Amino acid sequence: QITACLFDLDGVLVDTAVYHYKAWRDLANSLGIDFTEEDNERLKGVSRVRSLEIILEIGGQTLDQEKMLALCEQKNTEYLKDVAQMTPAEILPGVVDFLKTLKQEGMLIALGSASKNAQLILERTGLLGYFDAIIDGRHVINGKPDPEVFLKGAEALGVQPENCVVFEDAVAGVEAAKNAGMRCVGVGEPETLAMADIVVKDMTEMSVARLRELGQK
Ligand code: G16
Ligand code: MG
Repeated sequence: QITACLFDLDGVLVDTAVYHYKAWRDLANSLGIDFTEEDNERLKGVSRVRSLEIILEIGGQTLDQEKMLALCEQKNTEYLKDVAQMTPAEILPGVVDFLKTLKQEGMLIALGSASKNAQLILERTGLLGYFDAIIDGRHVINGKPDPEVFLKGAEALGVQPENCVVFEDAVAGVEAAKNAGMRCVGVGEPETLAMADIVVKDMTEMSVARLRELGQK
């Protein structure tokens, strides 16, 4: 039986990937590295430092720790300029209706995101009030596919992993959910998210009936 829903942020509730991409591309270009939208897929759900490591790998470059932290800081400053302009209009389709329904049904709701800016983004988009617990990049040592972020979410809600459903758009995130022993709804393409129990295009396809069905699986 499902009693709690754990949501990833970027790609599930809002599309911050476009802002991450813009900021990383500019930074990569300033280092003389070409960085395409296809390359950007590899950064989804991945931590900030790991994202930079991937970009440097693409460019065949290495930098010392100090320089890397400075570049991460620089990227985040640019990214936050876009986040500051975000509004509730950027919430992805079906999200608000589904969260409202979950509340009415007495479901517990948590956030499980790699982002250190997650709380700020929830505030900007007016989603913060729906969440009973927030676990994000500030609370987690091991990034997805490690299950830490979702296990901490379940713990914060006082719920067992087998009673949780995770909503994820990233392959690493689906793996993290499965590693946590949770059900997982993939958000995106079935071919990419084959490990998920079911895959939806977006939250307009979700309902309490589908959650119950998932609980029987
Ligand atoms: C998000 C994005 C990732 C980003 C990560 C860290 O994860 O998908 O691309 O690198 O957050 O973000 P920040 O630099 O804000 O700490 P998620 O888990 O919400 O999909
Ligand atoms: Mg995501």
